[in-house]
Amino acid sequence: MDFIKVDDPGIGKRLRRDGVVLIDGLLDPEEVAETRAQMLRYQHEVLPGVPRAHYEFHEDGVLRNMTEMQRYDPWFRKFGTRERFTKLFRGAVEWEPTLFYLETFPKRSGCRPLRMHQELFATPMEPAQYLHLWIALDDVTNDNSGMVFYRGSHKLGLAPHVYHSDQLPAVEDELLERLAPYRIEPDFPAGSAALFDGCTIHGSKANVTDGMRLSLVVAVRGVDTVISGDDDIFSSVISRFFREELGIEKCSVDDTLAELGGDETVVRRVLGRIERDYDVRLPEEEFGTSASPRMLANRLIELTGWDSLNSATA
Ligand SMILES: O=C(O)CCC(=O)C(=O)O
Ligand SMILES: [Fe+2]
Repeated sequence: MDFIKVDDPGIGKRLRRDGVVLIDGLLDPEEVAETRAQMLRYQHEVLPGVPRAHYEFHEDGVLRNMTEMQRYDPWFRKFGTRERFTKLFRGAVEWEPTLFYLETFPKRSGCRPLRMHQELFATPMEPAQYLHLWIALDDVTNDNSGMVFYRGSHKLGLAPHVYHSDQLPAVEDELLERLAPYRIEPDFPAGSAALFDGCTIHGSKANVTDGMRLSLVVAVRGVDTVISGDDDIFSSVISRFFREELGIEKCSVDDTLAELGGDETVVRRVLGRIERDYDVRLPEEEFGTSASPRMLANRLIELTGWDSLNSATA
C-alpha cells in the first residue's frame, strides 16, 4: 500500500475500501520534534496531577501509557483539533467528527507484540463512527513494534475476540489466518500516519531494538454517537469496590452500603480506593453508609469536572 498526502481527495474512498489509509508527512520534522518535547513536558509536569486511571508505568518505572491527554493539557487539546486534522477527518467520512481522546502507548525496548484488535470492540459506540489517527513520532519499522493492519477487515463488522490473561481482548487466530492475504506491515517514517476505522483489525509487533518507539493517537467519533458515559463507567468501577470490600458477589449501582451490610470502616475503605485511583477525596460525612455506587460516581464526576467526555480540567 502506498502513502498519500493529507489533502489527497481520494482519502475517503480509500478509507471506505481498505479501512486504513497511509498518510505521508502529516507532521513535518519540526512538528515531530515539538510533539515529542511536549510529550516529555506532559509526562514530567502534567502527569503528577493526572488521576492514576489515565496513565500507567511499568513495574520498573518506565512509562507505559498516557490516555485522555486532551482533558489535562491545553497544548494537546489544541493539537487534537488542529485544522489539518479536522479537514482530514471531515474529508474522510460522511459524519461530523468530534475529538474523542488523545493517547500514547510508548513501546519500550523489549516489549511484546500488541495482539490484533479492533478499537470498537474495546470501546463500543452507536452508530459505529470511530477513527484512529495513529501518528509515528519515530521511524517505525518491523523491528521497533512495527504496525500491522488487515486491509478491508472493517467490512466484517465486529470480529470475535478472545480474552488473554496478560492483555486486552484480541481477534481470534482462526479469523486472522483466513485474513492473512490482507495483512500489511508498512514502515512509517516519523511524521507519517495511519488513519483507520474503528473496525479495522490492527496491532503491532515486538520491539526488538534498544530504543523506545513513540507514537501519538488522535481519536474522533461522530458527534451523535452514544457511548457508555462516565456515570456508567464510574458507577460500575465503584460497584466493584463495594463488592470487593464487602466480599459479596452482587451489587447494583443503586444499592447502598447499609443495605449491603457495610459499616463506616467499609465506607472509609471504598473512599480510600477512589482517592487512590482518581486523586479525589470524597467527604465521608456526606454519605456514610447511605452511599451507593451511583451517588459516589456522580459526586466524583462533579469534583473532577468530568461531566462530559471531553470536559477539561486544565
Ligand atoms: O502503537 C501501537 O503499537 C498500536 C497502536 C494502536 O493499537 C492504535 O493506534 O489503536
Ligand atoms: Fe488499537
